Amino acid sequence: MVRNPVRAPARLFATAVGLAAALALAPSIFAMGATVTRGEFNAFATGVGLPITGRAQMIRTPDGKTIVSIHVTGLAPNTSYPAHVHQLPCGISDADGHYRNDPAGPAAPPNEIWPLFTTDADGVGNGYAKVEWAAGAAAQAVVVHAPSGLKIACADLS
Ligand SMILES: [Cu+2]
Repeated sequence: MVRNPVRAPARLFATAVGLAAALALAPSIFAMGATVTRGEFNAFATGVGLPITGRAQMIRTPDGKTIVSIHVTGLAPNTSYPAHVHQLPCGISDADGHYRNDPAGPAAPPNEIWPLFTTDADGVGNGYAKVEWAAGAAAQAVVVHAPSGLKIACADLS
């Protein structure tokens, strides 16, 4: 009658680990034949002092498109944040300006990649952007800005 109090939680844990592994593999399977770069978000020293973490991923598809998805935590709740692909690494001039498909073109999508997002009540946000062109090698960082425009976090893609 008395159930083993250890077995059920252990089985639950094993299921959770299996699910996590499956989810971790999913992007690789999805991206077969594509070029994938990824990086972790770190707060800029000049940021607003928020404990920002998260990750960014860029997929260059075989048919010449670019998809950027980001997951960011540690932000203010229910707030909209600008985010863009920038043209230098995070450590050089705070990733400098936005990466543009046509350098002489508009400073906005679809000539730039903007994975904008709005955080939930826990300060967690997910951004997504897709453009119909293949990003060049200089598209190597994603910057999250405060609503004021200040650069607050950056992820190097490699
Ligand atoms: Cu930016």
